[in-house]
Formats: sequence, C-alpha cells, structure tokens
Amino acid sequence: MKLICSDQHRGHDALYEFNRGRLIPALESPARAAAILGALGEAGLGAIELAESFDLAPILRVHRHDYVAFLQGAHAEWSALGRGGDALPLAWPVRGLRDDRVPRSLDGRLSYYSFDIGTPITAGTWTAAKGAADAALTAARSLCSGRESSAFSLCRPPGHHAAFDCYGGYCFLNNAAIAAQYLRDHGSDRVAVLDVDYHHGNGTQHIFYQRNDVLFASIHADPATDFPYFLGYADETGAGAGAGCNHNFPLAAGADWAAWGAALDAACRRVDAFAPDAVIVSLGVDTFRGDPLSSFLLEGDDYLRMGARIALLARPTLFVLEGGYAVDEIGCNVVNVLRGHADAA
Ligand code: SP5
Ligand code: ZN
Repeated sequence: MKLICSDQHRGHDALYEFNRGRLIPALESPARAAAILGALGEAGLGAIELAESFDLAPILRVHRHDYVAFLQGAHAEWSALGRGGDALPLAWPVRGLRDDRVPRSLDGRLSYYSFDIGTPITAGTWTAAKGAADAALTAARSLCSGRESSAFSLCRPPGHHAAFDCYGGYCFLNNAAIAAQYLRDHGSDRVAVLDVDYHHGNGTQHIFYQRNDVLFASIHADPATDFPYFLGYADETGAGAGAGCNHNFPLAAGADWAAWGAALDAACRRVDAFAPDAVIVSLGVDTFRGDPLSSFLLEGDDYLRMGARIALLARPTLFVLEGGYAVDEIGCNVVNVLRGHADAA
C-alpha cells in the first residue's frame, strides 16, 4: 500500500475553537498527524513517502479561482491589519441576504467564503492545505499509473466539508474531491467517493451533486442533530445528470457496529452497482466511541471490519484522511482500517 504524507501540515496549528460557547484548544491539531505517522511506522504496511508538489491546476478543477486566491492571502491580509492570532469570520449570508457579491474588506470575505466559526485560518494554513491536496494527488497518481492498487494519504487539514467556494468544518481544500477529479482526468471513467467520517461530507456532495461520473455515498450522524446541520439527509439523491448518484445514510446517535456496519453494507452495494474504476474513501475515524465529537460507538476492532468490507469492493482504492480527534487512539484506528483492507484484499 502506497503511504503518503506531507510535512507542511504542522503550519496549520490553530489556537482555539469554539465549543459550547467557550474557547477550547483546537481539536484538529498537528498531534493527530504525528500519532498516525507513529502508528503507521510500526504497522509495517509500507514505507511512508513525502508528497510531491503539484501546480494549482488540479485544485482549480474543483474549487473556484477567487476562493483559492482568498485562501492563499487571507492570513497575510489579517496580519497586515495589525491583528494577531487566527483569522475568523463574523457573519454569514443566510436567507434573505445577498450572496452574489463578494465583499471588499477582509472581514467581509472571511464571512463570504466560510460557513462556520470553527475553522481558523493561521499563518501556515494555505501551505498546509496545499500540502494535504498534494498528498492526495500523489497517492491518486500512484493508483492511475497502475503500480498500486491501494493508497493512503495522511491529509491535514482535512477536506470533505470544503465545497466549490467555501470552507468550514476544519476543511479548506477538498482533498478527496481533488483526487477524484484527478482520477477522472487521468483515465478513470467513473469514480466513487465513500465517506465514512462521523460528519456528512457536505463539500464533496455539493461538488459532485449534478454529475453522474462521480458517485457519492456517505454514512454519518443525522444532520438534524449534528454538524454540518444543513446537508446530509437521505432524500438528497443527486440532481440533473447526477440524479441517483448521491446516497446518504444518516444514523441516529448511539450507532454501534451493528447499525454502522449495516449502513456500510448498503453504501457498498450502491458503490458496487455503480461499477467505479476507482474508490476514494474519505476516512474519518471520529465514529470512535471515545472521540470528543462522536455520538457513535465504534470500537478499535470495528475499524478492521470496516477495512475488510471495503476490500470486498475489489477496486483500486485511495484512503484520504478526514476527521478523528481522539489523539491517543487515532493512529491505531486508522491503521486498523488500512490493515483490515490489506489483509482482505
Ligand atoms: C473533518 C471533520 O471531522 N470536521 C468536523 C468539524 C466539526 N466542527 C463542529 C463541531 C460541533 C460540535 N459540537 C459539540 C458536540 C459535542 N458532542
Ligand atoms: Zn468528522
């Protein structure tokens, strides 16, 4: 299995996030990647290689040009205003407000391009996000060359909440979507994205919603109760040419392997029926029972079962890291998915 990481991720090191009205240390931290690297190093799944650098073209296949330009410069603009700390938005263009004009001021643009207050932009955010996209692209390239049948990219910051022109949910560039589009542009006719993160992958769904060449299937906490709140219901099945190519499996709080594994089975049957040339797994392990954001109850061994079920798809598979915030267990849980996959493949 090809294993790819980026050493740029440390530059994205937010001070705080809001939690229940208070500031707490940011959950999406460099320690997460360090823990996964440590576990991978002991797992014997393969050598860990550094991402190669791509130009912006594959990112601009998925994200709006002015959005990418904003991300590149936002923190420098923040600092130039004499402000310390991390850049955060203040307001959003919801119902009845205009979202067809990009405001001129930095504060206006932070609000325009974001959808939550939980995603700080730091001095190293752009470089880290670009490195994460490069990791996903490096892994994708190894699959489409045919030299590898499976790969893992250790992406941080994560990506599945980031849409065509907005960031949120700790995500800036949609690494899985960028990799999926790259595979489409390099010989794969159909790509499936299977999202197993605790949260709905609203960004990935949005990017591919009207397309029939990329299937999106997601298992996640019910948006009626959990972030991102405004997308991820079962009646979202795709639109236009993409009708029937989007499959959401929202689960109630308290889902254990019995409930979660049944949803994975149903999602995998949708992926099978699509007959994709490649599968991208948005791999969040925040479904873990000990995760600070999770109401699900998956145990360490369940991640072996997850990997084994995904291996039954018998397709070239790219695992892209998304969430998972129980730092002491995140390495073991990620390695278990990859090991379960490798042992069953
Ligand atoms: C990639 C990813 O996993 N992003 C998740 C972002 C979640 N941010 C908002 C979380 C709101 C949590 N509210 C507290 C619930 C504690 N049980
Ligand atoms: Zn998540």
